Amino acid sequence: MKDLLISHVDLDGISPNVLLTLTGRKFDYKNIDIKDIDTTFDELFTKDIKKYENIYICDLTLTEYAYELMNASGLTNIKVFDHHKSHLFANEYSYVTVKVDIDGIKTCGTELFYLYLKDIYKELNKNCIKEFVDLVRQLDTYCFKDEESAQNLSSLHDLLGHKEFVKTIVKRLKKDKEHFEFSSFEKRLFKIERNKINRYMQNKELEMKRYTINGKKCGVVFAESNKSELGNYLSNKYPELDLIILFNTAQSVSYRTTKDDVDLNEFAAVYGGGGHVKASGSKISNDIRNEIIKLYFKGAKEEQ
Ligand SMILES: [Mn+2]
Repeated sequence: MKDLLISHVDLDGISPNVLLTLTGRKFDYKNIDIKDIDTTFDELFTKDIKKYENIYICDLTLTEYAYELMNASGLTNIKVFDHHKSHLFANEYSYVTVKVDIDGIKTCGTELFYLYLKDIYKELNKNCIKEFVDLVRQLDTYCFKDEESAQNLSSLHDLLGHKEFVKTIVKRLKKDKEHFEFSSFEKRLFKIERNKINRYMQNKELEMKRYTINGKKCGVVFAESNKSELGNYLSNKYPELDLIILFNTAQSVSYRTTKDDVDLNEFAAVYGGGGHVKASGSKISNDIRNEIIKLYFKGAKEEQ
């Protein structure tokens, strides 16, 4: 029997695919956005959820609806691993592990999944795998020990895309190398990519608008990539702002701050979202997208 992995779409969501591949288990996977949780669960629980030996869910703040389905299914082979504060409520279920930090250090979905898997699959107890997991953790929590390597891992993911990234990392981690390393060719690519990102951040900085929203001073930019890096860059550079809002009309709204006295989990909750204290997000509904189209193209009528 196969396993099933349901996980998020970012690097912390993709890296569990790497870990499960390394165990040698056969598995199906779904890397999904927060907004697709209910439809994904609906489909799975009306169809083939029973064909799996283990079901792992990582880095996703699940909805109450998802918990209703899981609890009603009577399945005992589900395990949930997540690190979002807004998901702590789910720890009341025995199959759920939601931790925001471990011994005072912020953790991530990949690390929690790793800590579980490595006790079952001893082959995962290798230093290079630990180093890889820690780079993912640094990047996802923005608590850096080695920022350059962590950013390089993110660049590699951007350059390769999900599938190739998983393949490449699995191959590298299978080798008996003590450390997780990048090739010299990759390092050259990273330099080029870094220059590109710096130009992108400078352009976004010029486009930033200032608003007071909900009593907070906000810098607002339309941004489609490198959201954490851009948000932190702007938040550090403009300390008079409480937070940075990154608006990606096609996807969602992200909130970032480097300030200790601002709670973005709370701020995002006002707009139906959530996440962490310093990084959170909320959805953009299709209705809002329709409004934007109608605002721009005055008199536009939607065809059914
Ligand atoms: Mn995460």
